[in-house]
Amino acid sequence: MIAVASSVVQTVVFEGQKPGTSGLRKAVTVFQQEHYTENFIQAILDAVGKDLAGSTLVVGGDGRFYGKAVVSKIIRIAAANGVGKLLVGQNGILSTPAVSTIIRKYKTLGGIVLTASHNPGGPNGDFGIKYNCENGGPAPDAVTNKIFEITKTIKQYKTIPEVPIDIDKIQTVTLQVDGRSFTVEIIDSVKDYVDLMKEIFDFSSIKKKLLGSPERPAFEVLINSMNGVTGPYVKDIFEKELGVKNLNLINTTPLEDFGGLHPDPNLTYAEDLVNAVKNGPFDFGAAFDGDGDRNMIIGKKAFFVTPSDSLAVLANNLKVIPYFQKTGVRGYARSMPTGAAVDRVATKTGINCFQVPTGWKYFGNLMDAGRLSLCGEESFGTGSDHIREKDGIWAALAWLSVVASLGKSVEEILMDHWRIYGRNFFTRYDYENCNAESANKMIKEVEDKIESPQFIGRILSSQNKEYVVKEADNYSYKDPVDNSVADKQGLRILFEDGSRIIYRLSGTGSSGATIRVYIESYESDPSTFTEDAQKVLKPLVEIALQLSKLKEYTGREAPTVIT
Ligand code: VG1
Ligand code: CO
Repeated sequence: MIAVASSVVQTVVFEGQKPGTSGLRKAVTVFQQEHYTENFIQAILDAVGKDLAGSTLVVGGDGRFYGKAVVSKIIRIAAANGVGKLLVGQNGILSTPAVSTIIRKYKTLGGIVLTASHNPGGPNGDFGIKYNCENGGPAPDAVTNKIFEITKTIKQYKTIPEVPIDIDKIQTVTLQVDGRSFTVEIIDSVKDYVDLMKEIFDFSSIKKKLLGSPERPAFEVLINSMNGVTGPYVKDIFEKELGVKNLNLINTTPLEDFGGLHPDPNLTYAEDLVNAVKNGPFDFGAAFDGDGDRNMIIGKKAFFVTPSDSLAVLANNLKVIPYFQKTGVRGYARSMPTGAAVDRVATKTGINCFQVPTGWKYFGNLMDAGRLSLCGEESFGTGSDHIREKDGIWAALAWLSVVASLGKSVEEILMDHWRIYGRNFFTRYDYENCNAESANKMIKEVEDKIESPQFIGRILSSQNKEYVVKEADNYSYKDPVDNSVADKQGLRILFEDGSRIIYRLSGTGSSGATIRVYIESYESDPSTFTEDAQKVLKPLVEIALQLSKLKEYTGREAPTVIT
């Protein structure tokens, strides 16, 4: 057995190591600075503190550029800090939902996820590091704030000399570090996750639906992994288990730069999938983001399911999934900007529905307390309490379960849903990479306006449509489980008829500021259901742009992305 001694390295403080909505995300070149990554890893371990000695941590990421180098840094720093064992995904690969699965299954202290999720990768792209706690979920604000505080004064980190451990090979390596034993176990990246999916879903009924029978045509799916981490998971689940032809599984080799793609599953960045389904024989299409926690679902001829509607439809049909037949449905939740379609399902079924700030970390406490089964975000995130991360492949399997059980097309399912509940039209405008100062000024402009007492009751109008302001605030959330408060989570303007305008600055960008404007309106008249959302929402969009003077502040005529 190799024996090594740890040593202490003097370092300097780096500004701005503040985790955002989902971990620390910066350009690769920022992480490549000497000591930068080491500082942040040491800060994570210091924040975990006394529980570290002899503990087990999970390590893996979405396979993006610089990931393997960081795995090796984590191995050395964890060894020197008294960690007992690391479970490392083979090749450094673990999807975000797989990390959550493994933390929970093996009851580890936590895990470190190496991903910038949907941000582009490669030497000129982004990198990211996120800490997940023992419940398998992203660290809550209390922990990330502590990590940030430590990075502001860090003077040194501990490490060991480089020990060659081949992380491409399944193996277990034990070292003696300062006389203690330290183990690195390289594990299969997909097995635990696939096993969990097989427990949750009825694979045989999904398979029957996909393959068809002499009486029923096959249900053709097209799955696109966008060269992100889900490739190996998709191959195991869809090809091996469910019998889908390899040809229908696209971009399934994880690439360090995602093949130049922006691995964000939406109508803009997953255009390939949309066009293929629009012009092809497919009944169903799904795409996932770089780290596998986001999903986009489309039906035949690329009928688009908004994430807010997806959440509502799944809520309405959860009982077709064996997992929920066992656990029951304890509650629903959505992030604040997410369309309120799920709220209507909750009201009708008498099940609680929670609203939390943007970011999956806010769902964890409710799930741990047994109060939440299904939740989602408008940003193509859907998931349940089977783990503590959103889960792209889970969402696709959940949809296929619903489709198999109802025997209807995706479009028919949506039309039926709207006939019962009405339709919440929803859109989000993103203005990426704006000047940060101008973006802040714009937010201030809106905040000043909505804070004025005369704002409530005001009528805002555009294109002959009038909206009366019912409530307006900077959203603040008090966690019902631990009473922690997260304030300044986005500016909300709520209108009498249930329509909403919301403004937020992104917490996942790596440079400049990204402004997000969320628009929602509700229609109960069936003649509107087939209308184009952009057309229906146009008056509210106009109001949102005028009120904020967005064009003046940012100089942008049009958003970077509309979802
Ligand atoms: C965005 C989304 C948010 C999501 C977060 C992480 O955050 O809006 O809903 O939870 O990304 O998703 P922001 O702060 O940029 O709006 V992922 O797939 O990066 O883990
Ligand atoms: Co992601």
